[in-house]
Amino acid sequence: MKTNDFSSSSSSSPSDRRIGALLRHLTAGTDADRVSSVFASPTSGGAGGSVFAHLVQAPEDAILGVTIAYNKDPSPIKLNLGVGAYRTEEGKPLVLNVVRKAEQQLINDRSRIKEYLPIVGLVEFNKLSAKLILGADSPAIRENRVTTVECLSGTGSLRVGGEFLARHYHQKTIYIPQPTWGNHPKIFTLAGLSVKTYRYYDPSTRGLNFQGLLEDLGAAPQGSIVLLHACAHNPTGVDPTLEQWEQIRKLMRSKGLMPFFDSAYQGFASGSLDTDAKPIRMFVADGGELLVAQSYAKNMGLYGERVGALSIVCKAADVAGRVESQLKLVIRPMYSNPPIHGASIVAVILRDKNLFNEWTLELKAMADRIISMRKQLFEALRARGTPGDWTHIIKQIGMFTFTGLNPAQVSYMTKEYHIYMTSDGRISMAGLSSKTVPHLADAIHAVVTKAL
Ligand code: PLA
Repeated sequence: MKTNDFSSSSSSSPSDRRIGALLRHLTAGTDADRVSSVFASPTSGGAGGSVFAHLVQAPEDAILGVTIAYNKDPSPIKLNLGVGAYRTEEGKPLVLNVVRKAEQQLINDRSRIKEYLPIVGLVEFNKLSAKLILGADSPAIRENRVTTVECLSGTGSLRVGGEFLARHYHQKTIYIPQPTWGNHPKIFTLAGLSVKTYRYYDPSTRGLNFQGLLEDLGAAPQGSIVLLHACAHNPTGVDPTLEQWEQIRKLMRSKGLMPFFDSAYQGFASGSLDTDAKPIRMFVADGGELLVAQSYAKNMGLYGERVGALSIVCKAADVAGRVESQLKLVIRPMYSNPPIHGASIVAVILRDKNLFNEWTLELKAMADRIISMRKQLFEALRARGTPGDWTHIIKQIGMFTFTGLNPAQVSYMTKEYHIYMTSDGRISMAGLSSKTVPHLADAIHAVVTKAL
């Protein structure tokens, strides 16, 4: 009988690679013999003990774990700048007015039912989502070369896209920027791809390492997949200029590299939905193929509704049709079909001109408030004479500032000032308000003058 070597990835199938990755994941830091004995005798708990007794306590998630620690802190001055979740000036979560109106419409419509959606989700939502990201006049949409499936927010869209590529694309390596959102490497590894990085951020300039990026993508094997943040790069807040995007596009197309855009912040970076989608539209305009994962968590404030979409732009309509048929085979055994409520809210807003316009105003107000927080924090540090160059706070874009604070400084700020953020020094500007800026500025000033 053939025994599978799950550790070799070059010749194995996607499912072998996935199981191999899972196995490595499960056995990391544990005794492999103990794990195999559990597999050999799955119900033996020994002397009434649990069959799970061997489990080690897993660490909390690097981002979501920050909220758990924050919730446990009884201090009245505590401040959560960890997860990227928008807060009002009063520090409260925000449900957009248009979302409330759309939900009211849905409730009032007695003809609405709760049947399963198709595997691909709400079809009208899918069409409207493609238009939103690619542009209403996109030639790819006109020529029916785009297939869009509703997925579980941005994360689910990345996961489905990753698994589709692992099954059907000839190259199994995806290049992700260094650094990137912490969930990217896990999502793609478990989807069955192997993950490599390309240089992106230069800590010395707190800007883009454009030369390093071009060198690394230039050296990537022909056809490799490349994960690109469409805008508001997380965690750095550093985006390429449109001229740089054009160079990236040329290089990638010349080497047949497959773009996989992660669009988690459309409208949140500049305040304009069209401006933030420009890099993607540049790649679509050249007629080439690409994937894009969209999230409505941030731009519509639908975090917990888990609503997003995966679009695959193909070269021909018949190919797009076959791609969709295969996406269904990825989705069906994963979660069968997606939820109905969030996608219905989005569809109501995107289809109605008035609601759509109202949404763009609310979105712009959120983006503007974040930009104003950048200015206020920068001014507050200047007023305190805090040593160092803090101009990156106003230069960076989107939800986050990559402060440059080190893990020891972060932990000092948490301990002494009850300010919570990820250990890489990322702060969510959307979690700040005019009232809390002085507290944060005091903490930063104290920590950088302490030489930790
Ligand atoms: N892609 C990027 C680049 C992200 O930053 C996030 C969310 C997602 C995808 C996924 O979002 P979704 O599944 O909710 O649509 N990043 C957050 C939250 C805002 C998180 O880590 O889950 C963050 O704080 O980084």
